[in-house]
Amino acid sequence: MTAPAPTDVHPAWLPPEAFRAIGSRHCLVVGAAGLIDTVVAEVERACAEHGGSVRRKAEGPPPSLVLALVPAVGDGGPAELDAALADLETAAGGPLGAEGYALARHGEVTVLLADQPAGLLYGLFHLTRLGETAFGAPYAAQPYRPAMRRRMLDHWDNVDVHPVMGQVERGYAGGSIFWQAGQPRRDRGRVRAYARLLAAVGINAVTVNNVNVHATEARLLTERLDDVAELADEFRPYGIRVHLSVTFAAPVVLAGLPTADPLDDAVRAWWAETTRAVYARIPDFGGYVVKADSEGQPGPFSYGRDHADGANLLADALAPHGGVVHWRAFVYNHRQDWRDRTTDRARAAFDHFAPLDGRFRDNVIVQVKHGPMDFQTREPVSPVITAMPGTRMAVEFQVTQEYTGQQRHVCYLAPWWSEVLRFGWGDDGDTVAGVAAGGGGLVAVSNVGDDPFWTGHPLAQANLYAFGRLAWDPRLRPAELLDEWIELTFHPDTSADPDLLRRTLHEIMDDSWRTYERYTAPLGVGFMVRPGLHYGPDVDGYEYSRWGTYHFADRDGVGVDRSRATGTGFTGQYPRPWSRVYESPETCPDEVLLFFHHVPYEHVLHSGRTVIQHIYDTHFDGVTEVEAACLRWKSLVGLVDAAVHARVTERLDEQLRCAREWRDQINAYFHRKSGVPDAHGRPLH
Ligand code: GCV
Repeated sequence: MTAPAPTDVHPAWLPPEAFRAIGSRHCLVVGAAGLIDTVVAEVERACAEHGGSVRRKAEGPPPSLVLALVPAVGDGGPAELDAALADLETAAGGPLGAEGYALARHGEVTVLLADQPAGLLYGLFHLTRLGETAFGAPYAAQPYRPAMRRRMLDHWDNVDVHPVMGQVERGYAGGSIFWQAGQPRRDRGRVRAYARLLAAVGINAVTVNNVNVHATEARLLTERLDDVAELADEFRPYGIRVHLSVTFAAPVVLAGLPTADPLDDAVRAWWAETTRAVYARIPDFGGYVVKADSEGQPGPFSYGRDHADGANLLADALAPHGGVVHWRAFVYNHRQDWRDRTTDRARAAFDHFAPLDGRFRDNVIVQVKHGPMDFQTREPVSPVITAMPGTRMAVEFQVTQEYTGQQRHVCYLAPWWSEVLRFGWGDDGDTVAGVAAGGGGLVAVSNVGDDPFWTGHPLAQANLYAFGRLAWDPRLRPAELLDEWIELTFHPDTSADPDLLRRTLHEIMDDSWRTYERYTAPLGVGFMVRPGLHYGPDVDGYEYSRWGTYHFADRDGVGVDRSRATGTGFTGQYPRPWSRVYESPETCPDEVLLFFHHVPYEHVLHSGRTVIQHIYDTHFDGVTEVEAACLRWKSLVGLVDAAVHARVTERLDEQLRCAREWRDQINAYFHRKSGVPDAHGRPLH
């Protein structure tokens, strides 16, 4: 069943207009049960809006759109349905599977086929992307299946407002849509609308609380399980399973056991019984997410056990019910001494996890951040992703823009994610997308809150959209995804100047991640942000701190020596060719040079510029690009919704202020350190 759309929130990529092509047809839905009710309700809603009709029996006037579950098709359907079924047999190359679907057009009828209800739901949303194109010239059946089995969003939402991190840790879009000041929110329409948006981009799993599990949140597993069950009820009609972040110390903090040792019998029995109770209440519960021995969270190290022992404990409890545990590989020493040059945070996940390959149960998914540090604007791909062929790996992205402008800056991240997903490990190696597809899928931290535009910055909706679509099909091109998102969200054909609208949004967004990179920390060195807040420049903010995020700038040069020859040896965690490519400053790609090497300011990049001149040039260019974006956006007055225009204008003003601050601080800092003037004589302050 679909709930009425909430009126206090932007429709994002599902405005009524997106359903015009479907809703103006005579539709026949064949099949019953489960998600089919959602499909029927969606089609009914579209038809009520746009004048079409829906029926569930073959008898009646000829339909122009048929949505059919293949096993439910009997005799008596329209001839076009039989034709679509016949050509599906040749085109499908095997079953469509639990979530796949096929689209065909025969004569004047468009046919959507699926083996199972979820496929019909995903296919319906595909039709919104196609619009009238789906009803044009005939085409033979084309099958679609997701590349990743699990496509998941993690919410870092707290139930209680955390004194430092607030209601949503690293949230930049207001409060949580699930929780408010210790209680579940009662306005469930927002959650249902969110589920619908997520299903439309193919997301099928959501974690409803922060991986940093505090006292109240720990209780969601037991005495507050009803709160989780109520959220599961909202997500279920859209094919999304709910997962829960749990604390490894749960047996101690919730049940008063003397230990949480993963090899202790009483601890094992407690997890088994607790998990049984979870499934009794939420039969389609997805499983647990765990951040252990990381940034103060408890874990197996306290008991002299390793992370395979810890993860397998929970996996054994979940296995009888078909659940999985997402065990995060984000484990490092956050109490480092900056004087100690041997400890390298980038090495930590590999050092802890790679030796454990082969020891994890089948229902353990090791969830690894895509880079070795922490969602910086630019990092190399984490070597852990390819180091554990005997383990199911999920790759974690960050849709919430913690280090990429906090939804005050335009930063379309799909080009970055696409680069990571296509990254290959050498001639016979897999890609990042291939590892995730063969294992635990893709996970990302959501950027949504109770903001009227969902994401604070209205253009940040595109990141949520693109993440889901890339998890479904990592081959999709970022610019194509932006086309889809623009058509659905802004429906340019209804505006006074469709081409200007499309072109301007592309000009502002296509390269915005690289623009952001240009005016912030240079050449992959990372951080240089205000400690704690992670917004705005503070070049030495983390330089003498315990977090292990250093740049080592001095009067001669900058960067972290992670080579095997003279540095921390991190390059040795990569297989060939990357272990060689990254080892030498001569072969290391410019964009990650300072991640891997400490080089003199006069070092000449592959671009032909020196490092210092690159820093100056990119910082001037980055600001110029933001200035251009501000002007471009002005030209859209009257072409986009006034409230969206006003919000984006306000954000762009802040982006420009902040970009200038970055430019001036970074340029002044490196000028003062190096004494090298700008080749073009621009002011360096
Ligand atoms: C949820 C970074 C963030 C933390 C976050 C952590 C993680 O350190 O700053 O807020 O904690 O990553 O991914 O667990």
